[in-house]
Amino acid sequence: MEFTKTPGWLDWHAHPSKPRFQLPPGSVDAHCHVFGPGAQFPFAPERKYTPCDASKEQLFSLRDHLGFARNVVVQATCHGTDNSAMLDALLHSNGRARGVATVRRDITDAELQSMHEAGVRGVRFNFVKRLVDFTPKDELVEIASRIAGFGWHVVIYFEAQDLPELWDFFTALPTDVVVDHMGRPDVSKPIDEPEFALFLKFMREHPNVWSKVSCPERLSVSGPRALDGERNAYRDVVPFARRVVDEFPDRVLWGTDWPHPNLKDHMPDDGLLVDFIPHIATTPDLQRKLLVDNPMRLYWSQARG
Ligand code: 0GY
Repeated sequence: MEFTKTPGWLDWHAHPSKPRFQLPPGSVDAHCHVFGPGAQFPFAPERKYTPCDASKEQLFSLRDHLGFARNVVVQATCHGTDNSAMLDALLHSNGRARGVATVRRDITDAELQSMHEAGVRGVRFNFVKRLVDFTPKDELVEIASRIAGFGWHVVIYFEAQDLPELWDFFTALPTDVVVDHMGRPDVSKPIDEPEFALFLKFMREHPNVWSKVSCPERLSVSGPRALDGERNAYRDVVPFARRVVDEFPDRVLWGTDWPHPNLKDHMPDDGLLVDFIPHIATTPDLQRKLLVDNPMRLYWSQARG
């Protein structure tokens, strides 16, 4: 099937630089996607955007170029609840990829079991209105209780202003809960303003809540320009991400977000994104937790099944 990209859509960076930061051995890119290819894995009819193709082979080649050992492939909304492209990536990864799926209540236990065997360890609940249609909360509660039995977790994606309304729902979830991109703080505001303070409180009061300290390219207002010629782009996001890493070093994850859906102003150089990491995880100990220990515990531990 032929698909036409959403107007203004930028393709992923074809020639990312080599990072200067050397990732610790065994590092995990814990947030990335595959798109299609559309001819093999058609995009969902209900999608809100049509991306360019971004195949598993291209993802694995980026993994090797940047120096990662493993990936966590998160189901993207352009594929709806058809997890085939993501599962195909897991099945061709030689055990080096785990997945996060999107499911509806009509999923059978046999299908969940087969996803588990392929390497799925979580489901994603998306509350970003430009990306998805509304799913009733009772359906999400039902899904959460069923996937809890597999030892999976729930990944939540929302925008900072929606946390108060979603608080009760999130805090009642029976599994580990992983927040995408720090709950999307407005980094043009001071770090101690109420929205980000509420996010920190959410993590502080709920030891089952984790955060991805990812997507500086999405959150940044100052952008990729490195002011002093060094590879230190997205400076305005650093204090926010560093605060989360410093306070919750055992509950943070990092990912490239390749192939960077819905970016229309600039497409990040993934090598530069990796060089963002030592600015937010400032010691070898914090870097090892963020990139190796934490994602391995959440996605590859036998104890979790
Ligand atoms: C991300 C962010 C976005 C998109 C999706 O599944 C998706 O379509 O997650 C976004 O547009 O903010 O994490 O990939």
